[in-house]
Amino acid sequence: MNDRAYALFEEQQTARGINLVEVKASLKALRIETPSWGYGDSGTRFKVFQKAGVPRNPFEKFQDAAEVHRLTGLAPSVAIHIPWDKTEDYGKLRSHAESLGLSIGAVNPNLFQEDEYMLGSVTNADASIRRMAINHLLECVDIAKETRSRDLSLWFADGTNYPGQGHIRNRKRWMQEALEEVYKALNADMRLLIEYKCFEPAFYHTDLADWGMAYNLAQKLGPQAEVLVDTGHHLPGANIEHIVAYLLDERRLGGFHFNSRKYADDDLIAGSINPYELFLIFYQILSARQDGGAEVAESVEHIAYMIDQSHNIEQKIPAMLRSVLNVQTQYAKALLIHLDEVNAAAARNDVLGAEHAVRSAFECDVTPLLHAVREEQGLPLDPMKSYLAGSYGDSILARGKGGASW
Ligand code: PSV
Ligand code: MN
Ligand code: MN
Repeated sequence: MNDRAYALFEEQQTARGINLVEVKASLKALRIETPSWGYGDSGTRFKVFQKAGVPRNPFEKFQDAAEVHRLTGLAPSVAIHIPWDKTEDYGKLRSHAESLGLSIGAVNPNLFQEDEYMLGSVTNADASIRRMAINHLLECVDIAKETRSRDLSLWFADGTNYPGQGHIRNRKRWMQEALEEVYKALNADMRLLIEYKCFEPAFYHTDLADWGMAYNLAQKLGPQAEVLVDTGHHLPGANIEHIVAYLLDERRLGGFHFNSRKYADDDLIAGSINPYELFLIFYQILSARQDGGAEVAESVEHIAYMIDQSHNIEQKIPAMLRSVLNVQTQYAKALLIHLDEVNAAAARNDVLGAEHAVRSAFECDVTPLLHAVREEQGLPLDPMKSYLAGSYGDSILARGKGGASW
């Protein structure tokens, strides 16, 4: 580590009134879940490129995820997707994860791949298809119990392409009915995370199109239902930080699916297109933790930070490393915001002073801080460099091509 660089950083931050002991403790506590589907072959509707070395089954996906965690110390859990990660014995998958120093994170049901779901799953006009979808959700609750996963993470492709195609209010009620049944099956310490998306694959209306619909549903279901904010799922120009602040204050922010997008749900590497947005999301979270009151501060501790990316042209493991490291970098920067200074400026209506207090943290180079934290944790200072210099990437080539899709 470059001691001089850190000494200078420490001097500058101390002069800004930042407590680096607290900053380091927060950084060491950051946990980012990676998705099993981010390690498999994935792509767009145009082409899925097959890459050599891609995992052939859920067990190998966990091996790759363990490499990401070994190098970064950031990613100790992995979300699974059913049936993509279907296995005979989930206890065995759990033991395998644990033997690698990992745990199984959120369980994601898949209600968009069966032919029956073409016109909707839990909102289908056909009651037998709604039943099939609910049964799959209940199966996933059972799996979550077996894998000791806290969260069932729900994303629905349900929607319509044309006016009149579906009865929108009936579909709203069917959605609620389905989730009420699933909610009842949860253990007391489990949560339903409800994701929304403005469009795609349906293009006229989506049954859960925005955070307000997800929030309303969560409210109706009960305290174990919370909203999941996928950063890719908003219309251009949406102020995601505002949504985050609102949900935090209502104690309904269950988690994130981080990714970047330029146009729509592009699933690009988190922090690669608009790192300032990610920084501002963390600003709202840290602000709520500081002055939102005890209950809000407690709910902040339970936010699930997850990556949701399906890499198309990138190498899978380096793409995941880049993603978690980018999230860590923006979190580190947000921890350097002097919140009292921002609040004092806002209170005296000092617009430029408040904006400066936020932006000045973003403009700090946090490399010396991250190196110091990694050194204290016994991690490589530059995890990406270590990965590229190491042998893991070559060792998995023996798996050949044609691994698991998603
Ligand atoms: C589809 O938009 C999607 O990307 C959602 O974000 C889900 O969370 C993910 O797929 C996995 O089902
Ligand atoms: Mn998502
Ligand atoms: Mn998505």
